[in-house]
Amino acid sequence: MKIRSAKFVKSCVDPTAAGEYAPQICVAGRSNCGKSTLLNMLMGARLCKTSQTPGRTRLINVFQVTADAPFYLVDLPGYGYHKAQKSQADEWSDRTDKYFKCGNDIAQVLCLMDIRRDPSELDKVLINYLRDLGLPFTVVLTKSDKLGKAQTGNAVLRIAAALGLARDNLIVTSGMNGSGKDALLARLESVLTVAE
Ligand SMILES: Nc1nc2c(ncn2[C@@H]2O[C@H](COP(=O)(O)OP(=O)(O)OP(=O)(O)O)[C@@H](O)[C@H]2O)c(=O)[nH]1
Ligand SMILES: [Mg+2]
Repeated sequence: MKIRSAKFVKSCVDPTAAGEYAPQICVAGRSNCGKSTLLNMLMGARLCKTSQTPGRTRLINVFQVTADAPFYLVDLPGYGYHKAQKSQADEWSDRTDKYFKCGNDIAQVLCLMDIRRDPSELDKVLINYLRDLGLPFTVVLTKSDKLGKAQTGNAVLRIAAALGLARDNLIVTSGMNGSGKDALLARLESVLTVAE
């Protein structure tokens, strides 16, 4: 599948405000793991703001994608950064939990994780949460340009084992050099076609 064009639609504070857009492919992951960068790589345009400061994306940002199978990409706020009085998991769930439960037509959740790090407790919370809700997901490992080939292979196996997932549930990508883009688009095409 090729993405022909993409454009920003809107930023939502209220997760229920995204309901009219269908189907949606959303990206979730801890702050700074590369969500916005990956979306820009997929869309072939710098539509998402990226930043070295974690917690940059605070709203739910919706992008309309024109492709053989048209869909919407949704950039969710990152978790694991805001540490007020509440627990981190509670902080994340405030907006995102509502997003997942309010009836949005979600064809796939892309769970992004930095390939250099072991999955955090919150990464595991997310995976179990999606399993419980029965939402389809794929783990997308980011920043693979930071590792060599052998290190990449080891990291994929380690992360898959830590999450209790089969190797083919993980896709290795880099928003910097574009690797993994074709594999990810092929995955999206298959889930969008099944969803029709
Ligand atoms: N080397 C490398 N750096 C990356 C890659 N993806 C993201 N980064 C860097 O990681 C930092 C965070 O990237 P973002 O895309 O803003 O991360 P995010 O997950 O959207 O962060 P929040 O919106 O804060 O949750 C930036 O400095 C990016 O340049 C990648 O594939 N390779
Ligand atoms: Mg972001």
